Amino acid sequence: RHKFWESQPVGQFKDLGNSSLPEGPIEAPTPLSEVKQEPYNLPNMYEWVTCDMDSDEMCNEVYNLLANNYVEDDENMFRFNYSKEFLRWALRPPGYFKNWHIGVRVKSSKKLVAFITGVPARIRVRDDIINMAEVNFLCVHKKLRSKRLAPVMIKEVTRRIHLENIWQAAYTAGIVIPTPITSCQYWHRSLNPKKLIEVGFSRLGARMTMSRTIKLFKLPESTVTPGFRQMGLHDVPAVTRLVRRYLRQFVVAPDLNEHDVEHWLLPTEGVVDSYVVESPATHEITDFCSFYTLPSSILGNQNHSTLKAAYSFYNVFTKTPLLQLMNDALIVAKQKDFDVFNALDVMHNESFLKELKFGPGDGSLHYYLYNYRIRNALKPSELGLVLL
Ligand code: YNC
Ligand code: MG
Repeated sequence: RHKFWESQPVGQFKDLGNSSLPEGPIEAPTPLSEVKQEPYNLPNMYEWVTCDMDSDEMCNEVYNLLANNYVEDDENMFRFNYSKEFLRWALRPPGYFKNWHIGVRVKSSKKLVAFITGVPARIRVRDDIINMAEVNFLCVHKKLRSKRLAPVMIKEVTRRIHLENIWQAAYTAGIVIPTPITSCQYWHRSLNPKKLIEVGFSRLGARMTMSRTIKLFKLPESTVTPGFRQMGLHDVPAVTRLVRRYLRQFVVAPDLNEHDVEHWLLPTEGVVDSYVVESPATHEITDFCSFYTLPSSILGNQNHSTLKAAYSFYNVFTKTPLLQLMNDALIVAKQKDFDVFNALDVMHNESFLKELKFGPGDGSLHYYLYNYRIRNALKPSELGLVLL
């Protein structure tokens, strides 16, 4: 039933619940000299291209492919619309490899029709820190679907990752394939309920009027936590210590150093927003919250073309109650004119979702590891990893 995935070193459905299989790598690394040196074959009309995201032209081509062909909701009402700046940020973290940004073009017209990417990441699984790739942005043009191009894309990115002596990967997908390490749910907190209802993202609740709904989701004009402010470059060492300590409690989490924190968590206009709580008394950084910007195109609405969504990223609380910290995150997201604030039920998020008036979304987000077996599925709350 999964011709491709059954051939890959991933947890297999038939092994679910087989506690005699050990946790850890499924296959040992092969000597680099034995890794295939040439790219996989594509159907004859197509050619591989390495996508140089420094080039505005290339960045535009990737942006357009994804804006027209990437992930949609089940009802095809919305499609992710990652911005160019976001793609540059997502694809160029410390130590990234340009040749892990892989495109497929039509030879004759040079049109970009498929894409897949990897970026390097150190990910801890229980007590082991593993050099992995995070694989994302797999996309095949709508007109080329169901032709088994995706397995070739995946094998090619795997080959290029192996050439860097990396043998594990982490990825997420909306579909179930062999075998999720955990399955999470998105929750949505309305910031602009009128627009969300107009575009069909949410519906007026039973016995609710528009004005009661607007009142229900109303937020204070300004944040309430003393010392809550935007993160700056000088906060990188303190935020790194705080985030590293915090992420230790989860079974799977990234191992972030100061360079990673500077890249992933320092605010970047229109891409990622981060806030710290600096104790007014001691000037210590005690808490942290962050969210990234990922708009969706609204397909076929006369009045609105984009939904401005914030996605909860990494949040750390030591002194401020998480509920209050996230309420402040909602307040700044509202100030920045986001329509909705989304969060997965990972880490401690369950503890604030209902109380802060998030509602459950439909569909799940499944997390996967390549060439690494986890004996039993994790609870979402045991996961400390957010992929873009
Ligand atoms: C998917 N999302 O099961 P079987 S998420 C993984 N992730 O294989 P075809 C996927 N595998 O079941 P199509 C997948 N979607 O027969 C499909 N598959 O074993 C598998 N959508 O290939 C599928 N982006 O080419 C099946 O399918 C085989 O033409 C079928 O192309 C699929 O980025 C796709 O949702 C997703 O653009 C490209 O539908 C296309 O349908 C599309 O006939 C809209 O493929 C956009 C979309 C996916 C977003 C993402 C994470 C991708 C992870 C890939 C796996 C990485 C593994 C680790 C590699 C490195 C290892 C090291 C070291
Ligand atoms: Mg295909």
